[in-house]
Parts: sequence; structure tokens; C-alpha cells
Amino acid sequence: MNERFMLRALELASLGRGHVSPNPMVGCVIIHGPESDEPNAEPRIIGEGWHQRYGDWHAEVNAIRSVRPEDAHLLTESTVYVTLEPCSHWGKTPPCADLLIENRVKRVICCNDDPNPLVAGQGFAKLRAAGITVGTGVMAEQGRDLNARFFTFFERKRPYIILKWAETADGFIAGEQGTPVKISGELAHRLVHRWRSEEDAIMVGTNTARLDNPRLNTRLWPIQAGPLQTGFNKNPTRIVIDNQLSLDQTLNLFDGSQPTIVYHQRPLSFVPERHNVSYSFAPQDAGPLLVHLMQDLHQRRIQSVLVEGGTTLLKSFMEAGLWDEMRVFRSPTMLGGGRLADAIKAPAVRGNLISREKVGEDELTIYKNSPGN
Ligand code: AOF
Ligand code: ZN
Repeated sequence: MNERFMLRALELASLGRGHVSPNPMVGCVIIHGPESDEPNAEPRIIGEGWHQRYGDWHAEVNAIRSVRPEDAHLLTESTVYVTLEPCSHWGKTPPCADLLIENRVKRVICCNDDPNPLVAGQGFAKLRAAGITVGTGVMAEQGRDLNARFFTFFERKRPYIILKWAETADGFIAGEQGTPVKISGELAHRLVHRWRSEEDAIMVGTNTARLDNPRLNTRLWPIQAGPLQTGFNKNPTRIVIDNQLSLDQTLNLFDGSQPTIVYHQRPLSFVPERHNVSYSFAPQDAGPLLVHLMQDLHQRRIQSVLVEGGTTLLKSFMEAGLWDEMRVFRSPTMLGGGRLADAIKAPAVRGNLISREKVGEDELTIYKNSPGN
């Protein structure tokens, strides 16, 4: 077992970020060498691959295909490092476990078991039944971290929630009436567009939709900026809460350029029809709106949501303990008055500090939710 190779597999997996959802990011490295009981041999990577895009070949297939014909005979003495349990089901592609068995690889080492009930241990069972040595739990934490969205989706039956806001040096997040003010700088702005391209959905509350008229797209993270330079620039699904369906239909959000979901609590005798806009009714007596939202998004297979404000919406996620990450920009500017950022933080909110770094003029701090919060 060699963590160096798993690290490489994790690195490859991450190249799929923003392109594979609702599938996990998976990387695979095939090694021939001493671990394969070859005396005096140096371990050598004979193949590698990753899951590049939703619907495309899985990591193991790409790795096996990358093996040069002259190395193909080494596969029977190889160790396959793959970040997730190889699949056992017929999905968009045939089972990866079968492929590894056909190629008679010697060992398979993974970070994590696949939480998808279609797989969940059956991939390993298949491999073992075919006489392949299986190891799992190698760099398990890094593996879970990489696919936090995928694991949250299957284990908690809800999307991974990222709360994001910007505050001024004197701690304000918006003007007096919650009016939006420009707080963070140009680089932070661009980074947010990159984040948007990495998540399945992006959400705002009614006031932000009305006052800000946001487009919620990824125009500042152009195609060339992505790791694959594929000419593929993914825009997230937009989500807006509009309880009484009072928002002006000429807002950018409703322009039909991206799938948009409107959650409301106003009973309707007919469902409005608009291109790319769907309406989801949450009956008032059916419990908290956010609970309805989580269930509905889970059904739609949305694995992550970037919540961009405003204050009321951020606060309700925090109060419900419904969040996994907080990303906070602090700018050097002073506002002198307005809505205090502290007001959106519920008293019980505690997060683990993950990182703090400069983004242009601003400082970005990232927290993750502590278990039990
Ligand atoms: C692997 N290697 O690279 C990935 C796996 O829709 P499909 O057919 O692509 O299947 C998706 C499921 O397969 C996904 O939910 C997860 O359980 C597994 N993903 N498995 O062996 C891979 N991406
Ligand atoms: Zn597979």
C-alpha cells in the first residue's frame, strides 16, 4: 500500500470537479512493481485515468485503456489504486468491477466504499469472489472530503450546503434595509463565479432577487479557465424562494437561460409555464420550508447548493443547522452602518476553521460544520 499513488489518484479525480455531478469524482492509477511481488522492480505507473464528465467512462475504464499494448501483460501483476469502490452495476457504462476482473489485476486499493445503494459493497464482493485482493479505507478522509457532496447526498439525503457572504471590515453585510452594497473586490467576484461552476445549484432569497436582480451565472469564469479547457462552461441551476410569487417576472432570474426552480407557499389553481422555470409548492402546514426544499432537491438529484444570500435566507439555513461550509469574504472597506453580519449567525453556530487566505484585497475564510452542530 502506497499513499503516494493514492494521492495521485485523488489528484486525477479532482480534475472532474464541476463536470461529473451527480456522479462522484473518481481517479485511478495502475501500478506495476515491487508491490506486485516482482523482485528488484521499481513501482511504475502503467496506466491512469479519471471520470471526466457525467455520462462518460468511469475512471477505471480510462485507466485500463491508457495502458500501452506493450505493458498489457503486466496487468495481471498490477495494483489498482482507485479513489472509490469500483461499481458493480450496469449504469451508463458496464460495471468497472467486471472490467478489472477481466483484466485479471492482482489487487485493488480504495479510499472509500461507494454509498450508492446500487453498489454499496457489491463491487468489492465481486472482486473478492474473483480472487482479487481488496483493500479499502486508504486516505479515507481525503476521499470523503473530495466527494463530500456525493456522500452527503446519499448519507443525509440532502444536498451539500455552502453559505457564502461578504462583510466589511466593520462587520456589515448589507445596507440598512438589507439593500445590497458592493463589498468584495474583483478577484473575489471571479472566484465566486468559479464556485458557481463547481456546484449543482445556486440559491437566493426573495429580497436579493428583487433588489440585486442577479443573473446567477458563471460569466466571469470563462471556458478557458477550467482545468480541461473543454469549451464547456457549466451554469448552475438557479433556486429562488418566492413565497407569495410576488417577484417581477422580468427579473434576470426568469430569463430561461438556465434551469430555475421557484419555491413558493401560495396555492395555485394552475402552474405557470415558463421556459426553463419550474415551480415547487411547499404547503405551509407541511412543515418548515427548508425541509421541503431539501427533500425536493434530493429528488431532483441536486447534490450541492451555493447559498448567496441575502441575510434572511442565510440566517434561516444557520438556524436550522443546515449547512456544511461557510465561505466568508472580509473586505478592507468600511460601511459605517447597515445589517451586521453577526446578525445572521445563530448563537450556536460553530465551525471548524479550514483556511484563511488573501483574495486580492479581501480575506477569504472557510469554515466547515462540526459534527453535531
Ligand atoms: C466507478 N468509477 O469513475 C465512477 C463511479 O450513471 P453511471 O452509470 O455513470 O453510474 C454512476 C454511479 O457509479 C455513481 O452514482 C457511483 O455509484 C458510481 N461512480 N464508479 O467505479 C467511477 N464515477
Ligand atoms: Zn464504474
